[in-house]
Parts: sequence; structure tokens; C-alpha cells
Amino acid sequence: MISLLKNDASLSAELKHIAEKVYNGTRISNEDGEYLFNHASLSYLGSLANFVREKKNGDNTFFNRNFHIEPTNICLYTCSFCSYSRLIKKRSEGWEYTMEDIMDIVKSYDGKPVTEVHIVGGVLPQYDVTFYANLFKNIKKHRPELHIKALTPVEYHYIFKKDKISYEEGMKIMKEAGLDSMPGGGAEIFHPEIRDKIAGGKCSGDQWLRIHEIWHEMGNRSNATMLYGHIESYFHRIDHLDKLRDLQDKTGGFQTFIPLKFRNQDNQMSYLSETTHVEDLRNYAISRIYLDNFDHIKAYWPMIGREMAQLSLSFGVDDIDGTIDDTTKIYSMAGSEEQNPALSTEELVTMIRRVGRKPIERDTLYNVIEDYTDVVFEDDQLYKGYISLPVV
Ligand code: V47
Ligand code: SF4
Repeated sequence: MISLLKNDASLSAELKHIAEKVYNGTRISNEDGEYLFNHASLSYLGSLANFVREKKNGDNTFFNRNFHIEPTNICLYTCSFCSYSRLIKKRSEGWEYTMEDIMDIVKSYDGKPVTEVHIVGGVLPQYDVTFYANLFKNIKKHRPELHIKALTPVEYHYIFKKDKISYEEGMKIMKEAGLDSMPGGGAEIFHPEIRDKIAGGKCSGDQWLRIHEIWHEMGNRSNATMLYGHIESYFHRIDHLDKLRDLQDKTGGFQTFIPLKFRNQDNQMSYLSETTHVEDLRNYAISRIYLDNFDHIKAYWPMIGREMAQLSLSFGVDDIDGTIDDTTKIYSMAGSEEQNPALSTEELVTMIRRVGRKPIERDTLYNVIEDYTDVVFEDDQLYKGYISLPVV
């Protein structure tokens, strides 16, 4: 496949040169990245991205056992892509969990083999530094080994500003309270030309990056996302990836990059059509090729759908997130085909296996919990629905 690409007479000199760089392990430039978005075919991108994926992770494909808690869907902000939040003036239409409500959700997982709780939601004044610090402490007291992956710079910037404390002080308080890692949300598109239009008022791109930087400098890990397929251009996507690659060079603290496809149901940008599946796969592949210093690229199956998540494994992706257990509403409310996202370990393993990859259960920090490559399930026929390779 590699020599096929290098010698393909139909490829432009630029595409040949970029392929050469990727095979030699040389970083591609921003111009190369934009060139790929504008000119590269899906099959070309798939070959290169798969080369990088296999170099970094072989056939290993990661998942975890997790659940989400979304403390509220009322929000002070009015991001135009958000289908989930209800304005503060429509408060009665939403939910606002108390500490007790949230702890009841945590306790409902007692005895179940989950390893991570992912907490993220709307921004409201009662959810402040004290509330979240107490929440993290309460979770750790109840279940010390449960990994808390919680909140984004959007919440942190707001709550630290409200308490008049620095990012450094604030993140230290969160860490001491039990925060283990930060999810990748709130990144959207960093460039102010776009950010000001779709997510005005919340933390800027630079502030998002700075909070991750501080968190990394404290010795911790986090994820990064990019919300694509709305009003941004390829230039803005590359600018976003460039900022992430730069920060990763500095800190090495990012674990995985998660492209998030804009879903258009019930939000202020519903007039836009969604990207095609081809565009989604091209975007995964270019992300994999460009972000040479990220170990993992994740396809978040509740957002993209399980069959697309399977396909993405041939376009640079090596992680499909977790069991979820129908605990997140962000994507079902935005029109995802996954209206009640929940998959068992057996289903995740089978999805991965059916496209010829090795299913590995990981914890949040990518320590291997179990390699399912040779684990046999009693009723494999349950999972007929998924895309399948011929039996190998
Ligand atoms: O920041 C909101 C996005 C994000 C829509 O770190 C939308 O492991 C598309 O960041 N269409 C939150 N996207 C979710 C998130 C995440 C998800 C899974 C795993 C991880 C991780 C992080 O969801 C928001 C925003 O960018 N979002 N509305 C929408 N209509
Ligand atoms: Fe609020 Fe987040 Fe929705 Fe923006 S994306 S309106 S910050 S819940």
C-alpha cells in the first residue's frame, strides 16, 4: 500500500511529497494540512492515516466502562450549536441536580464494574468552586478508585473568576478535591473569527489552552476536541489543530483528540446541513496525520453512531469511548442516531473485532485493563447488525 501511494502516477506532486513525509515520520506543515483537506481523496487519506495509526497503536482499539453525569442543562451561555441547554429564563424546562441527586447517580453504580465518571453540563452560579470541590470529595469518599474526568475550561474559567482566584489556585483546589483528569469539551473552534460567533461569552481559545497547560504542568492528563462542520473553514480547523499540536509539544499532557461532528437538530444553527460521512472520515484521517504527537484519536460513538465508529477504525481512529449506559443527552438532543446510547462490553468488543481490530479495555489513562482479543463470548450472533469483515 505504501509503495502504491508513492508511485501512483495520478497523485499530484504535493500529495506524493506529503505521503513521503508521513512515511518518513516527518511532521506535516499547516499548508500540507490545508492541502489535504482541499485535495486528498478518501482512499489516500485512509492509507496514510492507517499507517500512522498502526505505527502508534497496531490493531489495538481502546474502549472503557464509563458513565456520565450532567448536573444541569440550564446554562448562562447561548452557544449556537448547543441543542442541550435551556436558557436560564426557561429554567422550568430543564434539570438542576442537587449534591444528593448526583451522589444518588454515583451510588446507583455500586457493584457495577465502571472505571470512570465523566461529569459535564451547563454553567450556573450555584455550581461553583465549593460545590464541585465537595462533589469530587464526596465521590472519592464513596468510591475512591472511580476516575473523575470532569468539567472543562468553560466551567473552570467561570467558577474561578466568580471566586476571584487564579487558574493555578483553582486547579490546585480541584486536584486536591479528587479531580483525576479533564475531558476535551468546550474547545469548539479556537479561532476568534468563529468562536465569537458560535460560542461568544464563554472562555476564549487561549484561555481554554492555558487551563489545560496549567493542568498538564501539574502532572495531569486531559483530552482535546474540535467541533467541526458548521461555519468554519479548513483554515480554521488547521489553526485549531496547530494550537493543540503546539501545546502538546510543550506539555505532552493530552491523551486523545476527539473530533466532534456538528449535529444540527434543535439549535440555532439548524439551517446548516451536516457534514457527509465521507467528510467525517476525511476529518478523522487528517487529524491522525497532522497530530503526530497525540497517541490516540477517538471516535465518540454516541455522536457519530456505532457503524461510523467502526468505519473510522480504518481512518486513523484507535479509540471509541465507552459503555455510556444511556447517561448523556448532549447528542441525542442534537439529533444523533444513537437516541439512548448504551453498549455492553460484549457489544463494544464485538464491534471492534468485526472490523478486524484488537479490542482492549483501558482505564482513563490508557492502562490496559483487559485484552479481549482471544476472549470468546457465548452468543456472538447477538451482534449481527454491525458492519462485518469476512471471517478471518
Ligand atoms: O464542548 C455540543 C459538543 C462537547 C453539539 O474528553 C456538540 O473523552 C456536535 O467534549 N453537535 C461536549 N457537538 C462533549 C465532549 C466529549 C464527549 C465525549 C468524550 C469526551 C472526552 C469529551 O459536545 C461540547 C461541544 O463541543 N457539542 N453540542 C452539537 N449540536
Ligand atoms: Fe452552555 Fe456548554 Fe451548551 Fe455552550 S455548549 S450553551 S456552555 S451547555
